[in-house]
Amino acid sequence: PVAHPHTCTVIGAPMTYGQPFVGTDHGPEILRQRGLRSMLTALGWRVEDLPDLDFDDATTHKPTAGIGNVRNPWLVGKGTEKLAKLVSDTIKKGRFPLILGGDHSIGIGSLAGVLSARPHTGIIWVDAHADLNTPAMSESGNMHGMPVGLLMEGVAPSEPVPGFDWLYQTFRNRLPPDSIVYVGLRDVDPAERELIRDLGISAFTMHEIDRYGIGNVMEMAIGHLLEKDPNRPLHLSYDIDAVDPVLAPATGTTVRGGLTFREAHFVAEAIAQTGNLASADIVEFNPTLTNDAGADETAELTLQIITSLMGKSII
Ligand code: HAR
Ligand code: MN
Ligand code: MN
Ligand code: MN
Repeated sequence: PVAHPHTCTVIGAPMTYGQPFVGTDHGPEILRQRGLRSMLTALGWRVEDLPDLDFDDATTHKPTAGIGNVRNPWLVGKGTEKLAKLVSDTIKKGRFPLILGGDHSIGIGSLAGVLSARPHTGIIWVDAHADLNTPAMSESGNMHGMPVGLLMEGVAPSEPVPGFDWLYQTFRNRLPPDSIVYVGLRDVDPAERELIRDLGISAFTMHEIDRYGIGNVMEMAIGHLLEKDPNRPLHLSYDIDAVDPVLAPATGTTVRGGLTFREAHFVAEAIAQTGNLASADIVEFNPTLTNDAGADETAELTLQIITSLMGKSII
C-alpha cells in the first residue's frame, strides 16, 4: 500500500539554530545526492523538489542572540514561519509534504502548517526526546526541545516568544494532548514527565517497546489516534536520534538504548500501511558529528526509513 496523495513535495529545511551545532543544514542536500528523488519515483510518487528554504536571511535584520532563556528565537521564529506557510500551501494543493531537517525546531513550522491546513491531524512523534519544553520549562534554551510544547493546547505560552508573532496571528491552531503519540522516548526532562502524566499524553517509551514488542506498540499507538476517525490524516515526525546511536551516530543528542534497525523500519512501515499518512518530517541528521563511516551509515539509514514510510514494503 502506498501513502496518499500521489504528488510528494520535498521541502529542504536546513535549520541549525534550534541546537548548538552546525551540520544539520547538510541533511537535505546529502539525502538528495544519495538518490532521494529516484527512490520516491520508484515507489510511484510524482516528485516536486523545491530549493531548500533559506533560514539565514533573518540574520541581517533581526537580533540573533538569545532572549531570556531561549537561544536564537528570531532565527528559529522567522525560519519556521516560512516552513509553516509552505507546508500549509503544499497540503492545500493536495500534495504530500516530505520535510527534510535540519534540527527538530523545524517541527514548530511543520506542526503549525499541518494544523492550519488540517486541524484534526494526528501526530506520531518518534524520538528519544519528548520535545515538550516551553521557554519557561527548558533547562537548555534549545528550541529543538520545544516544538511540541509550543504547539500543544494548554501548554503553549499565552504570549509569543520573540520572532513567533505569526504563531499567534495566522497559525493559531493548537494540538490537543490526545492528538499525539510518542514512540521511542528514553530521555525526558522532569518538567516534561510531569506534563505527560498530568495531561495523560500517550507515550510508548523504550520500556513499552521492550515489554510489548514494536508490533503491539505500533498497533496501540495508531489505534489511539484513529479510534474515533479511521480516516484521520496522520503526520509523522521522525527524529533520527530515536534510533540506537550504534546505528545512527550522526546526530547531536545521542541516547543509548534506542530502536534497533528493524524497529526503526517497522515504525515507518506500520504508519505507511495505515494509508493515512499525509505529511512527514525527518530530522536531526548531522553528518559533521562523527567520522565518515558513521555519517554514511546514518544517511543511508535515514534514506531507508524515508523509503519505508513512503510506502516501500518488503514483498
Ligand atoms: N530535553 C532536552 C532539551 O530540551 C533535550 C532535547 C534534545 N532534543 C533533540 N530533539 N534532539 O529531540 O534541551
Ligand atoms: Mn546557509
Ligand atoms: Mn526531537
Ligand atoms: Mn531527539
